[in-house]
Amino acid sequence: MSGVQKKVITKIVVANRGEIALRVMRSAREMGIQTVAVYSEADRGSPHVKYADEAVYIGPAPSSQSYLVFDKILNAATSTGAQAIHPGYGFLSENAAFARKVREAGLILIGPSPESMEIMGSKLAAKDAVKKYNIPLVPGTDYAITDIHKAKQVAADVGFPILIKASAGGGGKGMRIVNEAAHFEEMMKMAVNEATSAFGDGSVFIERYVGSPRHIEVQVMGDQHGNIVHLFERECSVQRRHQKVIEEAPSAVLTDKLRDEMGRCALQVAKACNYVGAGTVEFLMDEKLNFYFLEMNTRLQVEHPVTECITGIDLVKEQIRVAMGEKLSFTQDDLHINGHAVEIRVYAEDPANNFLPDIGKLISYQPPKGPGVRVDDGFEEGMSIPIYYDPMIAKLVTHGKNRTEAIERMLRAIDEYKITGVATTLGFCRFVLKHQAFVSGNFDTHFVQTYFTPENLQGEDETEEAIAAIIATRMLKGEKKISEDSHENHGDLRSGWRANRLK
Ligand code: MV4
Repeated sequence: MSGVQKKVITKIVVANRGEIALRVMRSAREMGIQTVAVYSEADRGSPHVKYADEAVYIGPAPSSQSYLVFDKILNAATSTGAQAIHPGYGFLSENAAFARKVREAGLILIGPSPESMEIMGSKLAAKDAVKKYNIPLVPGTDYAITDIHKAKQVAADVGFPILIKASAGGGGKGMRIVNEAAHFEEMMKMAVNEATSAFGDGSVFIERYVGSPRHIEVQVMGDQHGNIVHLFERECSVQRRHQKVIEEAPSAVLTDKLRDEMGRCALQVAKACNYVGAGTVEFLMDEKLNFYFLEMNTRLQVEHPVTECITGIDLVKEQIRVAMGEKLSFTQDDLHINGHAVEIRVYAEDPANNFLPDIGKLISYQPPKGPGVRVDDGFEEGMSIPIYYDPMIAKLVTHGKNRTEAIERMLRAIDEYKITGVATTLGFCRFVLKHQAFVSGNFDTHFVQTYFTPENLQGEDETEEAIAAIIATRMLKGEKKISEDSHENHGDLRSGWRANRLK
């Protein structure tokens, strides 16, 4: 393949917000490429807007009226003379219709083709595409089931418990575990209804239910010249309600042999849809270390930094190079795993209160620093966390010579992280990182459900500690005695987030 057209990119629109918009702009800047931010009403004055060389206002706060509107993003590119659009993750990043519009407008989408997105956006189309390769799949159907009687027969052949899954699904929507034949019909109806209302596509299929799976995914990267490499795996089993909590690379359970096999499978999956750019091939792994291909994510993922840490590759720079028609700057043989990296997602959520989003103002905000620490955030002290978007404050990533050092660094970094004004998942992550099951590496996707209760967080409330310290100081200084109105003082010191939330 020698006829690849080289295209010049001197300016990129970053069609996203928060930490990922900043992360993309930083790599663009290092490459001497100009950046254009887009921002909604809620994001005036956000760090990604200040960082960019130019910024274009795209409408009201709800993403359906701003970050998700094709024409507003396309106009941001044409009106500023940008040649390319980087979608980040979420929003329009896996939208094949948008990718097609970008192409039709003569612009470059920094990502795979609309055709690749379409195939991998449908789990059944994905299974179909990988058929010609020898990729392990969970036993089940590779076609949409419509006839209940036939489906019951298939379920009996596969063996209970089975899982009904939506072809268009994501985040567990349209998924139902069925333990016995008697429940099948009802569960299937529920799955079809849920899939129809969530995705406008009620196609469902059957798989054997893997009871205690690990979620392991492989990062791949392809160019337009036919080169494709994998950048090893990420272990993402610690999650709650399909939301990843902690990710690490490499996985503590893979042998070199398994890693190699999974890597080769991942490359075949990518080849099956002519993949170009950065993508992730998701696998389930059972207790016996059998692995099965589940789906492919056709975007740069939230947890990409752990892969960057252990490989030394800047994935965003490679995405941009590939979009310009350049070759990947490295080969498979150049890649080696250097040490170990862990990422935690710091959310403005209250782990003591069923992880309810705790939006509010970041009264104080001091991220950790020092050796082996990377913070990808999109907030500054004094900023409010908008209610309209995902309440992730930051990704905290540590890198060490081995897993133990990466975890020790993470615990140190969590202690240094000072956030007041909103509840965060920092203390919850500390609990996970100190847990014997996590430390041993012997855990699966049921970790949080199995081990976590809010009582585990007691004595970890930094706000409480801070209040105690302030009171103690006042008493030592011989200030006015703290009396009946001390409750109100507490209220002030706590910035009222608890009270506000209960309103
Ligand atoms: C499964 C499974 C068990 N058996 N498939 C959940 C979302 C989607 N990406 C795939 N998911 C699962 N598919 C079979 N045949 C268990 C899950 C699953 C899961 C997978 C990865 C990470 C977290 C999870 C949490 C619950 C269920």
